[in-house]
Amino acid sequence: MVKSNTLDPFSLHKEDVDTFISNSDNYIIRKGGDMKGFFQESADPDKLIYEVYEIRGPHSTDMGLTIMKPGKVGKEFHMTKGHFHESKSADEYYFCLSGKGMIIMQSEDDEIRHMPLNEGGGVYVPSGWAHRTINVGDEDFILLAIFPKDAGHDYGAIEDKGFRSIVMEVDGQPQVIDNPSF
Ligand code: S6P
Ligand code: ZN
Repeated sequence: MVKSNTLDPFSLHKEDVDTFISNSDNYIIRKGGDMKGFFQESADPDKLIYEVYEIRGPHSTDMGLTIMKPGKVGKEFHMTKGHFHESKSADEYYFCLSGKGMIIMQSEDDEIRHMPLNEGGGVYVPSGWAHRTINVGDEDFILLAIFPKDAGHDYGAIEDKGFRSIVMEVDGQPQVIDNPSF
């Protein structure tokens, strides 16, 4: 929907996801076939990895709701592609509405950070840091992201070289390990 200059107040808990979806302006779906080269192994092209619903805010920010399926490609947990923002000044706030996951951030100098992102928690992503979220649980991982309208997505660098760290199942547990392909 094209916004006038306001949005009605709305609540956003995991129970309200359908309301967000019904008000969304844009929908992105990523299956295994859309993520060639992002996982260490190739994913089943028809396997649903995640969906993103976006609401264009009427003023300075937009919102994205990511719903990521549980699962792995080989031993690597389901994750987003990950991106830098096109705008060098665009930072972002992430909140986890449901599930159990992680976020990995990487600066332009390849400094790496990883943090848990679980239901009720949030993370600040500074400008200039690429970011990828990972579902390490056994249920949907649902995230709300709030970002400036001019943020944009720059997938190129991540597509080319990836993140320094990846999240794999090791001895039955999620572990952050060095990316052998980096
Ligand atoms: C946008 C924000 C999220 C992601 C979404 C999918 O700045 O970070 O809405 O777009 O989680 O991730 P990706 O890496 O495929 O865009
Ligand atoms: Zn982002």
